[in-house]
Amino acid sequence: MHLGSKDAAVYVAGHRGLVGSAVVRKLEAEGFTNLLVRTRAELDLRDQAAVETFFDEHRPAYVILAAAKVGGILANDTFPADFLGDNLAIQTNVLRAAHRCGVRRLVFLASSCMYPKHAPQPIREEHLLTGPLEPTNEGYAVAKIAGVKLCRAFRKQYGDDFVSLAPTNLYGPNDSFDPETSHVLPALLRKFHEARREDGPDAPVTLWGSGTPRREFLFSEDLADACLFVLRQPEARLFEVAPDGMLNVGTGQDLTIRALAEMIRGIVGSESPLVWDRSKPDGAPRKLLDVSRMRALGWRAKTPLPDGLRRLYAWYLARQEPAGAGA
Ligand code: GFB
Repeated sequence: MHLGSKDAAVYVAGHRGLVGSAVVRKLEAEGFTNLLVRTRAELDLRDQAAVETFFDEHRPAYVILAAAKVGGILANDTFPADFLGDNLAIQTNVLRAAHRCGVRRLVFLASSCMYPKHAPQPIREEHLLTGPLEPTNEGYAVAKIAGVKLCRAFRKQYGDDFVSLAPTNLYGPNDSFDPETSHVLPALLRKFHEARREDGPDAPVTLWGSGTPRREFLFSEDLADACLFVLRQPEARLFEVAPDGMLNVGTGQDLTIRALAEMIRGIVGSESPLVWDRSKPDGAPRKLLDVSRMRALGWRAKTPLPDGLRRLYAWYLARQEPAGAGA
């Protein structure tokens, strides 16, 4: 059943992360007063008994499952057991507990990486499981596919109102900026910023792969808006548009990694030449999502990439030590 009253108990799993923090900001801005959040130290979602106890005690009416083990292409390729194992445990525990305590609607955050490496572009929800996955993130992808399938199984077997959103590549505040394990957009923002600050405006910046893959980028606040939009949809309308309970969320536009790097370089005010380290993987050649279903419901992304990049860079700068402060 769709979200109505502002005092409904809404549990945001993963509230400190890129998606979860945007969802909490959005819910608070819209006047929701009964938000449930727990840090990983307070509630390890991989611990089934702890999750069951939490749900039994607090009985949330709505759940946004944005907690996951996440990372960029290198992290996924290096730690597949963590990406597959942790995410299977987290989502299975939360979905089972949500069913047990009669959650009215659960929104599960899947990912565009679960689609086949060479899926037709733009990728429709029906393309799931129609071809081999991109090897670098197969662990994460299989976990997310299992989560989507488990949501669908709970609906089929018990009629649970569990919906899956498949967002494209995301960016925004509270993302990881770790140069090795983060996603491409925050990694490039940090690389151009640090090269300019530490080595001068024309110091070269090394990027991974060939720069030819294409990616679509959605600002995290737009995804948070989509989550709330979906929470508010009448059940009949939601499952009329998405019979399989799955909805892609994206902007409908993509660009090459090279074009992204040049856009970020301009926003940072850098003149760094680009150096491409082809020993690093390119990953999927393209992951543009078909967003017809969300559009049919009346939702569109609002934040153009240059605007989102400028907002993210301002957020990043506000959290940097002044140059030389560590001296
Ligand atoms: O965002 P990203 O790490 O992951 O990489 P995916 C996107 C593209 O950016 C790849 C290139 O072609 C990288 O080679 N790239 C260039 C870089 N320079 C860099 C850099 O400094 N750092 C990074 N990280 N990439 C992820 C999945 O795939 O998509 C996750 O691994 C998740 O599981 C996420 O699904 C949405 O976009 O290739």
